[in-house]
Order: sequence, then structure tokens, then C-alpha cells
Amino acid sequence: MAELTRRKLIAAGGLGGVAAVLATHSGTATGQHAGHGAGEVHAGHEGSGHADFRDGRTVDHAANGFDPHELVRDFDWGRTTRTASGRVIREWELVAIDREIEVAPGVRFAAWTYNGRVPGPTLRCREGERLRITFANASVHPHTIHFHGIHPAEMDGVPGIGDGQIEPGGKTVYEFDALPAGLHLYHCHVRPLAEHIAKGLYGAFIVDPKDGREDADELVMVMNGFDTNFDRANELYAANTIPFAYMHEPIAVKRDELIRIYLVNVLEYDLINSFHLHGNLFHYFPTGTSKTPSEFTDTVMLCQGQRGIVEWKFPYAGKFMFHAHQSEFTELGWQGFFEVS
Ligand SMILES: [Cu+2]
Repeated sequence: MAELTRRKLIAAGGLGGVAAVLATHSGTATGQHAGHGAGEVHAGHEGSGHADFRDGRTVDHAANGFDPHELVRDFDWGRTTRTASGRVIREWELVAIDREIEVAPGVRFAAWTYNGRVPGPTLRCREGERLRITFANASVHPHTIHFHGIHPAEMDGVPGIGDGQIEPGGKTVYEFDALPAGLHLYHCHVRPLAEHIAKGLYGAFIVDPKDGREDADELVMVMNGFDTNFDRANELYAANTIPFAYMHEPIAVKRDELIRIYLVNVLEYDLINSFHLHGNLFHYFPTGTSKTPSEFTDTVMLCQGQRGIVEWKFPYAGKFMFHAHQSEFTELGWQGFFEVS
């Protein structure tokens, strides 16, 4: 029985590698999820044809319940009420749900999700608001939500502090002020941490400055990957989960319009990730905490948990690639196109 591994994919030529490896695959592979024994991946054929990225086939987004093409512009503002003094209270409900998702054609991954999607919803608010996140654990494993940002210790979402880890069937409320303005993230903080993150429990968390930002076509990209055989190396890489999604269906943008990407790296098992833009340079605002860019460049490197805002305009129409500048990641899925009209 052939096993889908990172090395085999690269040896098979990356882009078409999934097809080649799966073509030699007889049946279903199962992998034990180290530490929990609950993870399982089935890599096999779907229908009569072999799974193949090159022919433009992709995963069943409807069955997954989320689509990278919608997710890229999906910002969840929650719902708001006001206190007697007029302060905004912004609330969300997040539920940890175990869900099998198709991460590449024919490759199924037993994900752990917030609200059934990977990445979880992009939570968005304004600086100074009061935030209230109700977290329910409908998974069979304990989880938390650990937010990046400024908040009291008992709201930090780590085991042993405040409500600590939330057991299956349990519930808690995280409440804190939206500080500071910038681009942050949230993720589960239960051990073994690498597994809890790599299984899909993460999302972007945006705090808009009080006076806002310049109007732009706004996108969110959470750079991630999947270790489909639990050997602590990723077989697949992407922005927003599904490899090559934006190759098959480019992100449509307009010439001379400001584009802003909220770029977050959550990639597990690899020390760094990167974002590279073709045919242009961009202004980079690390963590989005300053309105003065640190750099005007075409490539930035991020370790896990690092994030930043990327801004530029396309002066020319046409198709322009974007991808990780580690070629291995690129070939294993982390690449896409902007289509400028
Ligand atoms: Cu967890």
C-alpha cells in the first residue's frame, strides 16, 4: 500500500504529485494521530478518475461546508449591543466541531474546527470595543480559544488558568477589550499543541483602528498546511486550506484599486512560511499595529503566529501569481493567481 508522503509528492513532481501517488494507492490509508489516537486520514480515489490538480479538479467545497473563494472576503463582525453608556459589546459564538474535510481531491482529513470550517471565522471588531466570545466544545477532545492581543490572564485560554481547558460538552465565555488595533489570531492552546493547531483550530482576529483604514479591497489569507499521514511533516500547503484553489479560480481584483491582505501564518511543523507577489511590490505592516509600513518588498517571511498587513495596487491588468517562496510549499499547493481587470 502506497502512502501519501511529502517526499513522494515532491519526487512525483509536486503539482501533479497527488495524482501520481494516489494512482499507486490501493485502498484507504489510516494514520493514528499521535498523542490522541483519534485522527484518521483516508487517501484514495474518488469516482473513476484519479484525483489530479493539473486538470483543474478540486475538492467538494459544498461538502466541506466552506469555500476558499468565499472565505477570502468573509469577515465576521458578530452581533453588537450597547451598554447604557453607549459602549459597543460585540459577541460571537464559536463551537469546536470534529469534521472530516476534503483537503485535496480524494484526500480526506479528520479536522478539528471552529464552527465547522478551517480556518475558523475571521473575527473582526473595532479598537476599544468590549468583546464576548462564547465557546462551546462539541468535539470529543478538550480545547480552548487562546486569543493574541491584550487581555487578563484568566481570559488567555490556556490550561490551568481561568476556566482552563474546556472539556467535551463544556462551555466558557471569553470577555476582554479589543486591544490593540492590528491583525491578530486565535487558536486552541491544549497540549499536544502542535496537533491541536495542525488539526485546524485557528483563525484570524482583526481589530480595526478607531479611525479605520483607507478603503480597500480586503482579503484574508491564513497560511496553513496539512500533515495527512501524521508523520509531523506537511503533505499539503495552502492559503485558506485548499491547495491550488486560487490557481483554478483566481482572485478577481481591479486595476489601480488598493488591495489589502490580512496575512496570518499558522503553519505547523515547518519553521517558516512566506508570501511572494509577482509583478509588483507591496507595503508591509507587521502585525498591522502601525500605519507606517516597515518595508516595500515583494516577499515577506513569517514564523508561526506572525502576521501582517500587505497593501498594494496593480497598475497592469492580467494574471499575477502569488505563492510561498519556498518552492516545496509552492509545489505542494501554496500558490494562486490574482486576475486583474
Ligand atoms: Cu484543541
